[in-house]
Amino acid sequence: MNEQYHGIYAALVTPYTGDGKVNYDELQKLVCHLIDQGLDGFYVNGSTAEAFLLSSEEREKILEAVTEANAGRRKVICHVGTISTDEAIRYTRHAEKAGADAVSAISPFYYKFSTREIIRYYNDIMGSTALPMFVYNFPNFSGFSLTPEVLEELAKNTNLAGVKFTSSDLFLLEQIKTAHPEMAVWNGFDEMLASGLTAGADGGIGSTYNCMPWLARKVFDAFVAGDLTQVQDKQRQMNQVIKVICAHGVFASVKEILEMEGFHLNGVRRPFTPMDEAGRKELRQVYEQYILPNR
Ligand code: MN9
Repeated sequence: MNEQYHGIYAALVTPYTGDGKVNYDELQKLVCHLIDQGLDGFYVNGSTAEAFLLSSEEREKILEAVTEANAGRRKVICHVGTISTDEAIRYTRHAEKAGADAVSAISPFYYKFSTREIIRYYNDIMGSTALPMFVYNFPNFSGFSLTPEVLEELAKNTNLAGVKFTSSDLFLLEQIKTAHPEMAVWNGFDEMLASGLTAGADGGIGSTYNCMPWLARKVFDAFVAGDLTQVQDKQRQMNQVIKVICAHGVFASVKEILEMEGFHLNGVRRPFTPMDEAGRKELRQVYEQYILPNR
């Protein structure tokens, strides 16, 4: 397991005010809460933060709010990915100034960029900073699937720290970790945390850890302790919640559960749909059945 980068990181959600602005105070409250509940770090401005629905000013202020609240207590990885290299570099330089420990980037999307262009994008980002960088591999959303060859190419740059691996190709995850034991590989699908750890992941970065840090903590700690029965049992309970979360929109659902915990997030940005009554009811049920008993 990677010494510096391991454990359970929350891909932070973005709280809003009643009139749809980012609620930085509530975000700072969430950061402090998750530290108190035992999380190991944060992934800022990722998919879960609705990053591509945020302005660049909001993305920067969100990172500043997180590093301020965190005050060096946990690791902070800032997602700087976007479709434009110049913009990604601006976010990277800002992340360095704002005190992030590392950056991470999704591959450029929408246009069918060639592998060469994608490699160049990552090298340009890594060339603009002294911070370690994690490639964000999320083929379902980005349309680009990381290959061992591309990773070899990127690994020539010593700023490459590893991969955030949001894919169910756990054979590839295992191959990456075997080829590069020095890198940190993050499991990205929370419903596969136990499987990802078994395949060699150093930890998990996920959206559902915002609202059930306890269950993720138990899966990870049981894995480290070698208690397979407990790993499976806690993952099964987590997945009963994730099934409902996925059925009603991941980000709106995670936020709805956080409302049950006393946070005020004011839903998701359009075009994401707000939570409806049926979803609220089902989420309440799994919250009471699986999350509360594991607090
Ligand atoms: O960062 C997250 N992916 C997205 C990883 O937000 C798109 C995961 O945590 C998933 O939300 C989760 C549910 O499928 O595994």
